[in-house]
Amino acid sequence: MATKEIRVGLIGYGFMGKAHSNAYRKVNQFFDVDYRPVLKCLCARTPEKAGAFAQRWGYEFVETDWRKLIARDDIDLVDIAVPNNLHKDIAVAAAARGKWVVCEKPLAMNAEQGRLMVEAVQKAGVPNMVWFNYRRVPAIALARQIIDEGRIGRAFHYRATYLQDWTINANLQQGGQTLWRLDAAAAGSGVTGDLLAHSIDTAMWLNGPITEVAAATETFVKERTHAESGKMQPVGIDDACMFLARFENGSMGTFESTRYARGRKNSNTFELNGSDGSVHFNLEDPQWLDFFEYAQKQSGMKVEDHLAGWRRIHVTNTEHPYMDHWWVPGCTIGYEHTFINALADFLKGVQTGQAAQPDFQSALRTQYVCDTVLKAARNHTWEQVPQV
Ligand code: SOE
Repeated sequence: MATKEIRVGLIGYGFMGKAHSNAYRKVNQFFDVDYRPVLKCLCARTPEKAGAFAQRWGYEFVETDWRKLIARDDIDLVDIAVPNNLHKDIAVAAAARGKWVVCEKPLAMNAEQGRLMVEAVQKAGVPNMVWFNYRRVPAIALARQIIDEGRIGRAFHYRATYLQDWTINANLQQGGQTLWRLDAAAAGSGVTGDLLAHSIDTAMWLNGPITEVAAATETFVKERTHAESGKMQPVGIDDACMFLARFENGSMGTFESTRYARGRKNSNTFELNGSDGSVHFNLEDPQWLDFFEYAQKQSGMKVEDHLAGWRRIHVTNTEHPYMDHWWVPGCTIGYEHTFINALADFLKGVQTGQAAQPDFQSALRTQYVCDTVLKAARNHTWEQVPQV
C-alpha cells in the first residue's frame, strides 16, 4: 500500500512537465510502491500559464520563482523539467535543502556542471534520477535481459540512429519557450545533448562503457532570429552529429543523429551484433524487438540450424519487462508509460535502498561521452572519454 506521501514540486510545464505529471498521477494505479506522489506545487515563470497547467493536472499551489518552490517545507521531491541551463543551479539548491531530485535529460549543459550536481546529491545523500525514459521501453529492457542471459555472445558492433526532422524550416526562431533546444545558451548543444544522450545512455546500459570517440557535427542553418532579441544570431548548436566509438568490451559503435532527416519524427534505433546473436529495436515500432539467435542448442551442443533466422518478439506478454503491470498479452503500451515505469523503478529504489538507474552519477558518464564527442568533432581527432 502506498502509505507514504511524497510531495512533488515540478519546475517546468512543457512536453516533459506533462509526461512527468502523468507519471505521478498514474504510478500508484499500476505499481505497488510504498510512496504516493502528491502533486503539490507547479513552478513556471508565467503565472497564467502555470495556473492553467496546475489546474489541469491538479497541482495545489503555483510558484513563479524556482527558489521559492525549493524553500517550501511542503515539498519533498523537486522535479526539473526546464531548459538545460537551469538544471545545475536548481539541482544543487534542491539537494542542499534535502529534497529528492529528479531531472530531465541531459543531466546538464556539460560535464563540469554535471559533476557539481553529482557532488550536491551525494553530499546531501538524497535520492536522485535522470529521466532517460527509453530504458523503460519493455522491448529495450528485454534487449538488456537477452544480453544479460549471454545470448548475444561476444559483442562486435553497436549501431544507433536518432533521427528527427522538425528543425529543417530555416524560419524557425531560436530560443524562447518552445524553441530553446535551438539556442546553445539554453540547451548547451543540439542533437548531441538532446538526442544522442538517449542513444548513449541506452548503448552504455546495454553494451558497457564507451572509451573513445571520433566525431563530426554540422549546423545546416547557420543563423536564426533569436526569440528574445528579435535579431538574427549565429546558431551555436549541432543540427547533426555522427560519431564512431570504441566500447570497453572491444566492440565498435556508430552513432548518427540529426533533426534534418525529412520524414523521420522520433526514429530512435539500435542494433547490437555479437558472435551468437543480434538484437534490433526501432522506436517507431516500439512493441517489437528483433532477435537473431545464431547458435541453436541441440543435444547440449551448439550447432547452426536450418531454421535459424530473425525472430520478431511482440513484447506484450506478462513475462516481458514491466508488462505484468499493464494490460493482457497482446495489448500494447505507449510512450507515456515509459515515464510511469521509470517513476515506479525510482520509488522502488528509494524503498529498497537499491537506487534506480540512471542516477546522476550514471548520467554524468553519458554527459562525459557527449562532451567528448563535441570535443572530437571540434578537434577532428579521436578523443578518450574520461571514465568516472
Ligand atoms: C526533442 O524533440 C525531444 O523532445 C527530446 O527532447 C526528447 O528527449 C525525446 O525523447 C523526444 O524528442
